[in-house]
Amino acid sequence: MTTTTRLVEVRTRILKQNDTVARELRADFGRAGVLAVSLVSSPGSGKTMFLEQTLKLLRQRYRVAALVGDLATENDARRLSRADVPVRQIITGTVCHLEAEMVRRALADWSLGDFDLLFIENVGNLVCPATYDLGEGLRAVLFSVTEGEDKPLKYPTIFHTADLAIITKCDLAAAVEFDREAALANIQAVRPGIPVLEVSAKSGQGIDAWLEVLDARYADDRSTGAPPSIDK
Ligand SMILES: Nc1nc2c(ncn2[C@@H]2O[C@H](COP(=O)(O)OP(=O)(O)OP(=O)(O)O)[C@@H](O)[C@H]2O)c(=O)[nH]1
Ligand SMILES: [Mg+2]
Repeated sequence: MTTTTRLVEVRTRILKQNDTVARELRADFGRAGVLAVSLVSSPGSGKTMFLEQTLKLLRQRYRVAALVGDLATENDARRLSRADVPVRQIITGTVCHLEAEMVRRALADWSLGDFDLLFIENVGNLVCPATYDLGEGLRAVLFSVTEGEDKPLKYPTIFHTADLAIITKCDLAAAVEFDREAALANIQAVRPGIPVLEVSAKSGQGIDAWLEVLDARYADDRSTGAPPSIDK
């Protein structure tokens, strides 16, 4: 067996194991009536700032909690804790994405029944998180105006696995001469029909529309009573 063949086999096995745990997590979320929402993006696209604002606004109406993954530091958990909701940091060490088992371990001593919405901020990376299902019911890919309009074309897989695209830092759009039409066209080219929100955590632009998406999705899951069914 060549080294390449062996690497492919090991990788396939890891992904299969991840899918099994993710399916179990999805069923757990469904049974507990929890909407799990994951945020993926490249490093520094604004996941934590956006999530902090989201948690502060949602906690008035929902029981919310958050997990956040990084290779190192508890910085993001500290920032999210300012929203005064349960937050837990997952340190991945050398691993460039969250895996379903990491999520399960992080949730082990929390009771899912205590929450309505659980947010999972993935490690900042536009490649690795794409292939790891975390059992989430909604996956949002963030993409900031400072990154270049071609990113959806260069990193299509992460857009394929997302349910929603969020263009962030729109307050900076003019300063960086962001070509909005090109960015929207590129997103639609790789993932036709995906809903797109345009937001700024700094100015508050688009946050209401985001909260409406979450409200609608939460209500939808409640009315069907079924576990969220999106398999990545
Ligand atoms: N102007 C502006 N700056 C923002 C906005 N959102 C985030 N930032 C800034 O962008 C930088 C990165 O934001 P973070 O929220 O840490 O980004 P992140 O995606 O969580 O980063 P990682 O977790 O390291 O991948 C910080 O300096 C933020 O203050 C925004 O809407 N507008
Ligand atoms: Mg962050």
